[in-house]
Amino acid sequence: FLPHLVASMEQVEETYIMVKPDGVQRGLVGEIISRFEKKGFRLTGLKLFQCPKELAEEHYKDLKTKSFFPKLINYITSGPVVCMAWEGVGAVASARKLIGSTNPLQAEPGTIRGDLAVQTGRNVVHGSDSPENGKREIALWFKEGELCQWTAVQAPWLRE
Ligand code: IDP
Ligand code: MG
Repeated sequence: FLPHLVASMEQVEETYIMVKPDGVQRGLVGEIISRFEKKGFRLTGLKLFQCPKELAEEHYKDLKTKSFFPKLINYITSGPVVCMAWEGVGAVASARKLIGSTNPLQAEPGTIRGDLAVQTGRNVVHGSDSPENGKREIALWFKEGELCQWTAVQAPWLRE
C-alpha cells in the first residue's frame, strides 16, 4: 500500500483541450466536446478563436526544431480553433487516453483520433501532456476573466 501514490492519483488537474481547425471545418466540435463532457470532467473555459502565429509558436515551442514545425504552425492558424479548459481528478492522462495516439492510424477505435481522423497532420484535437503543461497552456490561451469556476449538480454522482 503506497498512500503517496494513491494521493497523487487523486489530484485535481487542469488540462487544455483544443479542437484544431480541421475539427472545426469538419463539423466535429460538438462531438469532441461531448466526449469530455460525458466522461465527467468539468468545463471551466470555452471559446472559438483565430490563433495568431506568435501564440501557435509559443504553444508548440518544444517542437521548434522539428522539420514539420512550419507546417504545424500553418495548420493551427489556418482557421478558428475551439479552446477549452477542463478540470478533474486525473484529467490530463485521462484526456490523452480519450484523444488517442498522435498518429490517428495508430489510435485505438473509441478514441477521438481513432474514430475521427486518418493523418498526424490533421489529427483534429490537442490535449496537454502533463499537469504543468495543462496550467501553462490554459494561462497561454485564456485571459483570467474568461475562466469560470462552478459546481456541477452531478458532482456527488460522479465521485463518492
Ligand atoms: P500530441 O498532439 O499527440 O501531443 P506532439 O508530438 O506533441 O503530439 O505533436 C504536436 C502536434 O504536431 C501533433 O498533434 C500533430 O498535429 C503535429 N505533428 C506531430 N508529429 C508530426 C509529424 O510527424 N508530421 C506532421 N505533424 C506532426
Ligand atoms: Mg503534445
